[in-house]
Amino acid sequence: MELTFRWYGPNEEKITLEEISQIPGCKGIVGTLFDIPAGEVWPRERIHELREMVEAHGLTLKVIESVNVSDDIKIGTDKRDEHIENYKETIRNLAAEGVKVICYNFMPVFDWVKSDLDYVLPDGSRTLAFVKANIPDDPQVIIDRVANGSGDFTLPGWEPERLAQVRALLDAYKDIDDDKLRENLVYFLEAIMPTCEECDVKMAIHPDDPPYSLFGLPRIIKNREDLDWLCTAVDTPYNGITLCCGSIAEEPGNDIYDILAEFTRRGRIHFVHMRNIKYISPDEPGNKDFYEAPHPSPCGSLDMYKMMRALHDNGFTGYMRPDHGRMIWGETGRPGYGLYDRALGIAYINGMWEAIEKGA
Ligand SMILES: [Mn+2]
Repeated sequence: MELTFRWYGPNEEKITLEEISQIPGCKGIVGTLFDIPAGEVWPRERIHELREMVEAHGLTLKVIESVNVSDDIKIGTDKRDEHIENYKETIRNLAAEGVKVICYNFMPVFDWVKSDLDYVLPDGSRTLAFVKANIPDDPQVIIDRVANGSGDFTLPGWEPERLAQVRALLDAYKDIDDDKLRENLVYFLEAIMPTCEECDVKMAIHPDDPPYSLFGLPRIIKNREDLDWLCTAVDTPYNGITLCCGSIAEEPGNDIYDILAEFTRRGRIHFVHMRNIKYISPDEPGNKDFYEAPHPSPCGSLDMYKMMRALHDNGFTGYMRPDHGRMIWGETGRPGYGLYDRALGIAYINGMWEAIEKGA
């Protein structure tokens, strides 16, 4: 298991690589080239430049999050083959710089949705939350809210240029149901798998966040059945999963522990987002509201020890990162991606892994 930390790059971050390198037990950066639009090639020189920067601080660059898949590929327009060729070129360029895992998602329009970016907990810390009653019927309202609530930062998957055309984008998806989206995902994966095998780069899909339909859009990576379908439809270890514990557990009916165990055993989990969430009204039938809790088990609704054990006991050897963190100690910045709380998350995960390994 190798612990990593998501970093958006020098022009997108005030968190520095030096700060990240000082987090004990943090081995690598989960990097990105945030400015390259989905569908275009990531140039080798830009990846090389990023790698040099990261390695100069004693960190590795083995995981990319995300190489976004264009809406043309998800919808299946006549531009998709060109975009797929570009994606293959990006895979080759990343492989040449030592990258091993690519995280991506196949969610239409919105990469993730929360109702609150600034949900205040009793201790004064601020976190992301999903409260159904605060989700507007009109997606434009939530786009404006994210734009206003994210400070000076662009949030991944919420690039203002792309969402400016949200109505056209929503319209383009009107004939895409779950089956059609599945078909387009398989088309994409079958096209790129030979390149992945040749380059030894593993694809790792991020589950839908939240794992149920919003705004009438299709959702295809929500639960155990969907993950099983994905692994069976394109049956190679290069077609794998970013197991985002928080996203999967946002549906209380999902058994996150069994899912972690099964897909680790099947060799398909290449990257883990370790996150705790707290259900806000768990006793109210059908209520799935939650906030993103600090990592330790007592702070949330998930048993972190049980999740780590499910990975460990089934032979997990991939990459892991703490998922989102709260804003604490007066820190400001991109919601979910502060330094301090995520560093606490790494320390906790690391300590637990050591205890599990030594106790085994
Ligand atoms: Mn995640």
